Amino acid sequence: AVASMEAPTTLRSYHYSQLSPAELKQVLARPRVDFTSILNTVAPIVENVRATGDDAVREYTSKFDRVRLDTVCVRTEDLPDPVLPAEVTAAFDVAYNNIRVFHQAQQTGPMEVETMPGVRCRRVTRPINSVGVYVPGGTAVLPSSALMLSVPAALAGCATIVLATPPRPDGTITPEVLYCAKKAGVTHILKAGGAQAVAAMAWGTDSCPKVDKILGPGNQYVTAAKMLLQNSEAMVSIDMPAGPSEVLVIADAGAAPAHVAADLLSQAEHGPDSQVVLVALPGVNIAAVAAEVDRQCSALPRNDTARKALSHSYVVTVNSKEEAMHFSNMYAPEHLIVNVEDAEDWLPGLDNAGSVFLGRWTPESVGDYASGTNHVLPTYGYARMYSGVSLDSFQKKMTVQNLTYEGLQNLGPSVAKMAEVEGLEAHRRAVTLRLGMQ
Ligand code: HSO
Ligand code: ZN
Repeated sequence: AVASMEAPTTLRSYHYSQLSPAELKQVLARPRVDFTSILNTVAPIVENVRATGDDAVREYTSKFDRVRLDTVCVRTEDLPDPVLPAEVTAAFDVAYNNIRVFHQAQQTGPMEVETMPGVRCRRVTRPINSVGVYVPGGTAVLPSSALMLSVPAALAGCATIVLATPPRPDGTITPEVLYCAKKAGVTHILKAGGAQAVAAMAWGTDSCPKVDKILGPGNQYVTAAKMLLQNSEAMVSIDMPAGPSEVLVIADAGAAPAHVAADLLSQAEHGPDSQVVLVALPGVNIAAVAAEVDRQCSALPRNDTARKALSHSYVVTVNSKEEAMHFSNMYAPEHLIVNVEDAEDWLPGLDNAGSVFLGRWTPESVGDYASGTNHVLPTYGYARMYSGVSLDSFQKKMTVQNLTYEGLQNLGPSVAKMAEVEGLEAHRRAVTLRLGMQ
């Protein structure tokens, strides 16, 4: 009875060809996130963890998570194996295998070029020694994120992998997260969440190793802490800027309204600030999609969350494939579902998206969990210039050169001349001395 009193969710709609440039810009913009007040909350937390380490983490964990911690960070091997139903471990094992296979295939051999006779240049890959991965708790615990982050970290060869996640009320961590962490080869578990967890990994504490890079999704406090720390003396980098989760669905007349609605809702249920966008090609029955969204949404346990997300989501109707691709490329969604007949033919025209789901049988859920691709992806339009998490995220590349005497004879005169132009005499002499030049 209560549900029937709610106004049915009507998706706002726009016609692409009728939007002025200014309106288009507004439609493409994400809901604004104001970080100033969040940064002001997070800065003292980051400083206190720097000053008093584990004690500060304990204090914040008791304050924010209402948990009294004994040891803050533990070695994974010291934790007992979690007991889980066989169907659960079997499902996570399928995901683990596919994620491993897809990320293992991203391994590239060393690259080598002889740029001139005797001048050998190489690029070799090395793991980032110590990494921290953040697995959110909160309204939904996401053990799938533990796999998405720790599997590539282990494959990359990172020696230390710290997994941070907020503890449950009894001080333990979610068994599914622990299962994934153990399976992937995480070395340490930090039983903390929020800015205090990020700070502990960035500075290092008595129990928590200092990490070189912090990756993984999180709420606004986690994001703010990552942003602050990457610009601090902590000497730590981060994966990417983060915003609320998003999906853009491109549908043609043959797309089942129930499927389109289900895909939109799967992203909407993530959080009240999630954004979902439908780009409708000619012939799409938008009223049928909206009715399905409304009907399916009412039946969801996270109905309220999804409805809040839907309140700032919309439909854009387009006249052609070109218009659809153009809009999608400008929006640069985190997830792009292309639910059209000839989906493969669309790929060459798609430039900006974190992860693309082609065809009728490819819901975003498969990539969120188990197809093998990573679900830690750029949001907020950052898909224009950032990639999602991959094997590369846990490695860096080192260049190498080795010249023979002949190589230096070939190259040296050019280097000496350039050094002379720049007025850097010591540079010039490092070459000319070796070659017996003037
Ligand atoms: N869609 C989320 C990932 C996720 N979905 C985890 C379910 N569990 C952000 O890409
Ligand atoms: Zn998801």
